[in-house]
Amino acid sequence: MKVVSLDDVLGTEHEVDGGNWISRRLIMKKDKMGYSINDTIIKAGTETHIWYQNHLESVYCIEGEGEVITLSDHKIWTIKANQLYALDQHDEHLLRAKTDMRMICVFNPPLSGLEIHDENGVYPIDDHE
Ligand code: 9YT
Repeated sequence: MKVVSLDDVLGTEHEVDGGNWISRRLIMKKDKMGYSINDTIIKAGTETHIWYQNHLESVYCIEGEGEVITLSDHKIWTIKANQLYALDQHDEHLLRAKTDMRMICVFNPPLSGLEIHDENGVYPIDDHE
């Protein structure tokens, strides 16, 4: 068993600054759990284009509020604390934070821990063992 504290990650290469967000990577591919977990702050007033073509992601909002716009149908989903959204269709979307939002993000397959989005809002597939 292992225990990971947010403090273990802060100030390391696994605290990743994505511009509109800061992602603290708690569980990564190297932990061999089959998924990864981030504690992510989405900055108030930002809009981020995201399209995880290579990953499935569930996002549990534990603080703050904002909205997700799914681009295939232009639907607006209001998201606030204690709600989870699951990108079960690799949904291309915009994430708008009204306030700072604190999100617990679970990725399958797991992130290596260093990823930032490319210009299309995508994380590359990590096929290294
Ligand atoms: C909620 C979301 O997808 N935010 C973008 C950052 C990403 N989830 C991450 O790496 O923590």
